[in-house]
Amino acid sequence: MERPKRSRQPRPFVAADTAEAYLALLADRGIRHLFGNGGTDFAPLIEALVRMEARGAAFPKPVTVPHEQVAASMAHGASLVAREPQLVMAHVTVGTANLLNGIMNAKRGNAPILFTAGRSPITERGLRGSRDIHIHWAQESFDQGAIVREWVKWDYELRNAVQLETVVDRALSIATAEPSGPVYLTLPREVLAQECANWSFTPRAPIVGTRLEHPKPAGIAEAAAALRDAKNPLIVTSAVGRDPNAVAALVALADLAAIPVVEPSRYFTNFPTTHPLHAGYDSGSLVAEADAILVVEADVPWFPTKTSPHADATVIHVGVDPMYSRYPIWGFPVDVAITAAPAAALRALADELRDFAARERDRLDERRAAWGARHEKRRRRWRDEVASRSEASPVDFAWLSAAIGEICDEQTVCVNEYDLQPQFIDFERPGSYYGYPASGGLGWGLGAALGVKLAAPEKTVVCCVGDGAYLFGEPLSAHWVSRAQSLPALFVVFNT
Ligand SMILES: Cc1ncc(C[n+]2csc(CCOP(=O)(O)OP(=O)(O)O)c2C)c(N)n1
Repeated sequence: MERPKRSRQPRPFVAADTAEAYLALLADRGIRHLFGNGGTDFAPLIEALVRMEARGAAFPKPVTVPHEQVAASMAHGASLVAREPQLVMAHVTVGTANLLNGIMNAKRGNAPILFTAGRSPITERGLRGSRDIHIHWAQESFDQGAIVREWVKWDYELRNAVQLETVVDRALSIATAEPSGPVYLTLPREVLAQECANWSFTPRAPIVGTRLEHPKPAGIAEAAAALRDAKNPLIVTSAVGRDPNAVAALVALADLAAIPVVEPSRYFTNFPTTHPLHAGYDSGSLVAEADAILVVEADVPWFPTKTSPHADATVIHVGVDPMYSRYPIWGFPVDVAITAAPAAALRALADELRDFAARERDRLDERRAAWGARHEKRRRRWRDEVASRSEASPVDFAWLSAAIGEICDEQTVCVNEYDLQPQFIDFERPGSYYGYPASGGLGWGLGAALGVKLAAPEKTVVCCVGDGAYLFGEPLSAHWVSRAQSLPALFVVFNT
C-alpha cells in the first residue's frame, strides 16, 4: 500500500482559541463527524464552529444526537464501516454517565472512538470560561476519568493549548492501535476558551495507530503442522470479519485445507453462510470431535460447562490479542497463540499448507465432500423449520429472520441487536452484517444502524432489534436523528 507522504514542517494556523485549534487539528487527522449532546461546556466549541464556518475552515461536522447512548452507538456503527476513528462529545460528568454503556460496547467491540467530555469550569472567577451558573459547582467530580477508566484504553485531560497536538494524536493513536478501542479525553472549559495566537501544528492526516501485521514464523509453522496432522480440524470464529479483507483469507484457507468453519457467535460476516464448509453456529459438538482447533478472533469459542476439546487436540488461537488479556478471566486451552492481524496469519498458514494440500488432494476432497453433505442436511432442516412456522401467530422469529433475508440484496447492510436468528438468514459479503458486541449493553442497535448509514449512505440499512433493545436504544432520539440527518433505515422490532 502506498504511504501518504508526510512532512513534519509545522503549519501555522490562525486560531482565536484552543477550541478552534482543536477542531482544526481533528479535521486534519481525518475526523469527519463530532457526535455530540451539548451543555455549557460546549460553548467555546460552538463559537469556534461558527467562526470557522464563516471563514471556510475545515472542522468535523457536528451531528447533534439528543442522547449519549445513541451518540456512542452511532460512532460505533460508523467506525465499523469506515474503519476510521470516530469522535463523540458529551456534557461533563452527567453526559459521561450516559455514555458509559456505549463505551463498554465500544471496548468489547474494539471500536476506535475518541470519547470526550467537557469539564466543569474549575475557576470561580478570573478566566474566560470561569464558572457562571449553578451546575458548574455541582457537576464537578474529583476524578471524572474514573467514571470510564476501566473501560477505555487511555484517559487524560487537556490541560493547555501547548500540548494539544500531542494529546490528540496520542488519543487517536492509542484508540486505533490493535486491539483498537475507546479512549477518553476531558476538555476543561477554560482551556478550550483560552486565547492562542500563533498556533501551529504538523499536518499529517490521517493518523494511523500501530498496526499488527505479520505473525511470527515459528507460530505459523507449529500451527500448520497441527492442521496438517489433523484428521478432523476445525476453525472457530466470531469476529474475523471486523477486517473485511480477512474474510477472503479465511475462505481461502478453509478451501485449501478442507476445514469447516463454525461461528459460535457472530459479530460480523465472517464466512459466507452458504459455503459448503460453513458448519453452523453450534461449536459444542464440533469442538468435541476435532483433533486440531484453529480459533480465529473468537472470544468465547465454546462453553466449557457444555463441551471441551479432546485432551489430545491441539488448540491454536489467532488474533490481535489472542488470549484476550482484556478479559479478567479467560481459561481456554492454548497450545499455540499467534498475535497478528488475522488476514496476515491466515494467509501465512495457507502458504504453509499449500504443498500438503496438493499432496493430499484426494483425502481433502473426501473431507470437503463430507462436510458439504452435513452443511446441506443442516440447511435443509433449517428451511423446513422456517416453512413449518410460516403460519405462526404471532409472527415467528425464525420465519421473520428468513423473510428479512429475502429482502436483503447486494446493497443491504443488516445491523442486529439481539433477535435475528443467524441460521435462518444468509450473509455472504464482508461488511453485510454487524451484530451487537458481546458486552451486551442493550441500546446499541438503533444508533449503530444510523452510524452505518452515515458512513455508507449508498447502502440500505436494516436494523433488527428486540422490543427491549428498541426501548433501550432511546428510540425518540434515534428516530429524531434519523430524520434530522436524513439517515433512513428500516427498523424491525422483534416483539416477544
Ligand atoms: C443495559 C442493559 N440492561 C439490561 C440488560 C439485561 N437484558 C438482557 S436481554 C434483556 C431483554 C431484551 O429484550 P428484547 O430486546 O425484547 O429481547 P427478548 O429477549 O425479549 O427477545 C435485558 C433487559 C442488558 N443486556 N443491557
